[in-house]
Amino acid sequence: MTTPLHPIPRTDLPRPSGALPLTGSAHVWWDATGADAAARALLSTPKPVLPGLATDRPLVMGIVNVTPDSFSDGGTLGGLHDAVARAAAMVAAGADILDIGGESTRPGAAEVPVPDEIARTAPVIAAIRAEGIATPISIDTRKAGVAEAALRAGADIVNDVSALTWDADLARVTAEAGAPICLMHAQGTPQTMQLDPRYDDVLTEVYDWLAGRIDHAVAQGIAPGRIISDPGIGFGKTLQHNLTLLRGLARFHALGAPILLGASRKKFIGTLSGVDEAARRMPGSVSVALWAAAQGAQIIRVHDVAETVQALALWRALTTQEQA
Ligand code: 7PM
Repeated sequence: MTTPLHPIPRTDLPRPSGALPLTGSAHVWWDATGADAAARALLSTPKPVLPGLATDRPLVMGIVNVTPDSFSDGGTLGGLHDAVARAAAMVAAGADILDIGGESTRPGAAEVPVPDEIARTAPVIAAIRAEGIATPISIDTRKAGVAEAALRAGADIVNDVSALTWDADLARVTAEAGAPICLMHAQGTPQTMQLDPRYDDVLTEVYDWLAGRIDHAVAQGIAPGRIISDPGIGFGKTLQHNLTLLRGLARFHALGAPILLGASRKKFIGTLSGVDEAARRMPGSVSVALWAAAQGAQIIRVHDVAETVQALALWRALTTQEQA
């Protein structure tokens, strides 16, 4: 494949005359001097995720785990109540999207049968809607049956960490619902991915793989404007692979899709900061969220919504060019 366009994302002010917004951002710009019309259109046009969601600032996606190993299981009555309470708290804290997941994709994790995963997730989504919460919901699943039940219960977006490589039927379910889908890169399966991840050129390989998965999704009837891309931090990546992907994150804008980044509380944050306990990795996670924002990522997937929203409020003020 050809070398993709790699805009240099900038937030410094004042902006030069050749500055264009990076994919519609009010905060991140790139110098389009010398770029042709096609490159300008690809890299400057807003990339909407859903009608009603902003395109000029990063969106915060709050993680609502409903796995038994998280502190609540959506499949029990207490767990259902707890999950809805956590979702409501995230919305109050400023979450733009809620990501509901009933299958742990932890390295080495066991597979969850479809009926169990549906029993954990669909009732939580229905209960969130019954509470009158209208915030867009994504369903974090690799499985068509789980996605179908979630979309019927009120979910809006499919978040597939396998990028349509796990369940051949998920593309049909997504296309028929007209739902946006996030295609995430992973090397290997959750069982094996962290054993010995290798790349010759991680940025190019992840980029080309995602380009291929976008082509596949479109061939399966999913509209190009409904696809979100994600480099899959921690999914078959070493510390150095994760850092290379984060440094070069803006390159993924050339895929023409909004970028979702999930780094919250992941292992590499603990490795670099010397913090073993995942629940204590909030400050490092917020730091990476600000980095992703400055690369023009459209969606940032986090556990700590209030902290991330507060940090982004300051980042947004500092990167806004005041009108004369
Ligand atoms: C255990 C280990 C449990 C890892 C959960 C995880 C992403 C995702 C996850 C991501 C998108 C986590 C992961 N990560 N979906 N789902 N992107 N799109 O740390 O990076 O949350 S699960």
